[in-house]
Amino acid sequence: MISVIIPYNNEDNYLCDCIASLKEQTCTAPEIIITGQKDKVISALSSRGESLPLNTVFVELPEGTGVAEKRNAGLAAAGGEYIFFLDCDDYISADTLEALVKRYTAEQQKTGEPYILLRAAHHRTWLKKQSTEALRANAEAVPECDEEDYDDGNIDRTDLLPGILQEAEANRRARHGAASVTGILLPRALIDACGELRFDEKLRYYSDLPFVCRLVAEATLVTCEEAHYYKRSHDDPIRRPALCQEEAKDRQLELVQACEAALEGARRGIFSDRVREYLSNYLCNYILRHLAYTQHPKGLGWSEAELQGLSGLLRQVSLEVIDSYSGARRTILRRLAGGRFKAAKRSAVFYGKRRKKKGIFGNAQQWSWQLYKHIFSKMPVKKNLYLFESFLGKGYGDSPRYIYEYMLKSRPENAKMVWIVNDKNLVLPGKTKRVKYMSLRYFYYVARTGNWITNMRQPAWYKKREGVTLLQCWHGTPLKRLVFDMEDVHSASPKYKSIFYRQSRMWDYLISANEFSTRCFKSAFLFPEERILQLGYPRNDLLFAADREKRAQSLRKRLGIPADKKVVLYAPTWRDDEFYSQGEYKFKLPLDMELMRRLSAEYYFLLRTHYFISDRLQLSESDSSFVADMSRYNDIGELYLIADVLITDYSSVFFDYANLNRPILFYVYDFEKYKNVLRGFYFDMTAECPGPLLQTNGEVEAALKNIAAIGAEYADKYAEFRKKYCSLDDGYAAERVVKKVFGKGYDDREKNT
Ligand code: C2G
Repeated sequence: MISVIIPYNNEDNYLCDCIASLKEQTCTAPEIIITGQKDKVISALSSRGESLPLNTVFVELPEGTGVAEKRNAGLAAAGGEYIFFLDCDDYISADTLEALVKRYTAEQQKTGEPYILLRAAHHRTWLKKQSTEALRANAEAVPECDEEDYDDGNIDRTDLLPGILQEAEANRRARHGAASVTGILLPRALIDACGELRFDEKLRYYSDLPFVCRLVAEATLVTCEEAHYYKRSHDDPIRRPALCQEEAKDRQLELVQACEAALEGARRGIFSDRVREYLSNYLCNYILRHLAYTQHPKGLGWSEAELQGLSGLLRQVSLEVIDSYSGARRTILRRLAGGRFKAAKRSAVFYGKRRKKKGIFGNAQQWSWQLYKHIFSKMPVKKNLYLFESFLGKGYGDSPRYIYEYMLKSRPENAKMVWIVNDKNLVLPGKTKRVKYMSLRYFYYVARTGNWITNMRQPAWYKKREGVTLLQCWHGTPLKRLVFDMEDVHSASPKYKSIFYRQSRMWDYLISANEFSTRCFKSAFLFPEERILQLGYPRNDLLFAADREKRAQSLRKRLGIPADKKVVLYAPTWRDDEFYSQGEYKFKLPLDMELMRRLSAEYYFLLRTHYFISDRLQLSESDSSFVADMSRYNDIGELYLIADVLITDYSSVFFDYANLNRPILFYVYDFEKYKNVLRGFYFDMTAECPGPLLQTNGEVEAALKNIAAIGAEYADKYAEFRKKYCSLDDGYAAERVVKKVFGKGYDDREKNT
């Protein structure tokens, strides 16, 4: 029988998947030992609709007990012939335990050794448990990795541009070794033969290391590719750091202590050379990673005691491993081993600079960034400069546009305005400089501006300077869960939560359109309420403008929409898991062209993809009589003005459009997946949405044919919806925001008109 030992540690979010994966095992039911607090485990499971497997044994331990102590308690209680450690935030595939047991005997016969250590293939994943097939397709396979390789909670990424970042990432991955005890089928008799081996309870972070090394000194470690262990990466190092993400001053000293204990223990084993070689690789990689590859501030700041410890260890392990490195890396390691610490750090800095330089010459953006960092950021901040940006320069629109237009009328004499827009042909009102997103001038203005009005996060490398006001307008009332309210991040950038947290600390103000958004922003962004401006959306001022009819007529004319046709605007959002790379998302039109053609006597269709979508819609010449691609159009607000019906899915567009009181259809063909896997929602769409949720093209067609009836059917719900989400929008939001943020000088609304 196998005893599975799970040390429980408040990972309630992840625990369900761990337990569910054990219940699914295809082998005879294993004994499950959970060490920690029983009541907490039970309530965590029951609140998520999960229950314990029948054969579970609890070992009650107080909160705060270390993982070593928890595992030891599990060992004392375990009755199985094999031990398998599973962390409460990880999970295994359904056939893992069966595959390990089957393979065990075969390996024993092959090697002729009395014991084998059989390790499941390890995968790092950001995803919650799905079907076994989906897991295999999605999870990133990193067969030989250890906790430390993913220690990025400690790495300061603010200085890293994408190119350098990828390099650092690649370096961290190119490791090998198995310092973790999780996912290995351990014969109990071997543990007992090693003098009833236990975890060293004095160690907080590295108690696995001596334990595993002692066993590796006695038995061969083999990877079983048919068994799969999924290590969940914690995407919330701010509120729920994994052990490897915890900040700790004494980490290095503990590592030295653990390595020494590992070497000492391994000396008693028959394969002690293997352990020495393994530890050599582990240490060299660890040192280079912290000191050279990432120019880790902590690496360069290692204390004398830490350096002494690491140096002593390097001398004990295999020097051939050091010599297998070439150039500067060998020099760093040799100098450290020889006790020449200052010289070692010098060569680490030299090595780091050389690598960064390679990046600079390869990429214009990195040049600009160097100038930003070393020159522009040293020039004084221009207090009277106002920088406007909407959707990464992809348009002149959204709230920054309406704030700008209000300020144009009322700004103080000396105020200078700059807009970030990529389209050279765009004509802006006012004498305003235009700058392309991520151009050299962008870096210049970002560094020098005293006021930044934007609707998305600022770039990761941006460092806010003293005296700068950053007004975050944001871009929608949230239906789909955001940042810290998302259980899993499935997008192209899984470090999203920690990066988001750092960036949002720089916002002086955040605009919210309604009380509901304020509540969401507080929990989703962990943002302080006193800096949230619940004043309505400046972008919706347009929908109340006195000349809105005139504007709508002229836009219809410009687009050549026949006067007798009603306009349908189809504006879906993006899908987190369908991407080419960061910010480059895929899109396949889910609305049938034939449907649009069939309805073309009555309707003209405007298709509008989300600004993240890089795929272009393929429309032919003949389609232009009933459909137009408006994805690159500056401001969706103007499209709302001419749209008689809106079709969307989970995009925030309907909160704004509802101000117009016109029909809305929700084409949610992937509702279950979006709700349960990708994002989850802040409210029940079925109960609150001011229009029908439609799953198929047929249902959309029927609804469009019947649009008047739908309007009547949803009238009450619509009114309720508007009361809750639209009541602050009245055409004066920009004015309220400007007065609140920039104060005096903007009091006279029509000053210059
Ligand atoms: N948008 C657009 N065209 C689309 C979709 C969105 O112009 N087809 C614009 C709208 O102004 C919309 C904004 O982008 O309000 C945000 O888009 P969402 O689809 O809501 O998605 P996202 O960018 O992920 O914003 O709290 C904000 C949202 O919940 C998240």
